[in-house]
Amino acid sequence: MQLYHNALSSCSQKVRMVLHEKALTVEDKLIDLQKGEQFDPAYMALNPNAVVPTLIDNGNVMIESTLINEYLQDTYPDISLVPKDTYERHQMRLLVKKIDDSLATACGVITYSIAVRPALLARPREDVDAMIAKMPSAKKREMRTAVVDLGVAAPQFKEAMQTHQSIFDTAETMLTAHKWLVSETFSLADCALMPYVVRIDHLGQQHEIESRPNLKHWYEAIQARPSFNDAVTKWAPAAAVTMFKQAGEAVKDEIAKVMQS
Ligand SMILES: N[C@@H](CCC(=O)N[C@@H](CS)C(=O)NCC(=O)O)C(=O)O
Repeated sequence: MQLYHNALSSCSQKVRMVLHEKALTVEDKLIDLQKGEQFDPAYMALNPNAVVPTLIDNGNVMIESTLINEYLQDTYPDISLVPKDTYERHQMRLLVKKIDDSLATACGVITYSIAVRPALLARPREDVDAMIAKMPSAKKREMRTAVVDLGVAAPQFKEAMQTHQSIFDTAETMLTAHKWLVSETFSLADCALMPYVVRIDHLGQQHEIESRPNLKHWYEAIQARPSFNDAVTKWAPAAAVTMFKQAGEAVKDEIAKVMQS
């Protein structure tokens, strides 16, 4: 198997966690998103959306992190990451769908507004605009331009933070009943939420985790799994995490103002 992925990308973390939970190994094909390697025509022939991750297994090309994880579960079921109970499976898929429908985009908004924007502002604006123009989705181009222009003051930022808060509240409630999100069994839903909690942590917004005791406990438990290292820690250079946290600290007051407005 070959996995096209990026060290810090949330969708890549989610697939790497499933691969390592299932003790599967892949050949790593790293895509530098800041250099725009996702727009390379050879890569876009594999993934026309110009995003990571992309998995190739037995010559078959697969995109969309959730569908890749479902494929890995179906194809390599020995170490299972789905509950046996079919209602719990429904609950798992419902949460994963909610995350895909809203949290994934929201995470991009807060990451770019807080941490990536300073680096983009240091580059010639025409280079940044040229990279944005290559994004296939008009909605994403609009969002990216707004966060480069306005940072956390972009109208999309507040909504993106509220999306995180809403799904974290859902997780907090789900975790009152069992150790993992949908049951006592670790599942694809836990792998799907993990990167977004990590990102909130890395962006210095830990109060969103610490104010929810069940989520905090869950986050500690997921970090203790060996797959967390393979999915997140070993790919996240300490310098990058420090830079993310410092960027979060730098706009802390501005975020508080925006969220109260
Ligand atoms: N729905 C896709 C979303 C993938 C996605 O947005 N990936 C981000 C990184 S987490 C990306 O490659 N962004 C590139 C860009 O924004 O130019 C999936 O789940 O695979």
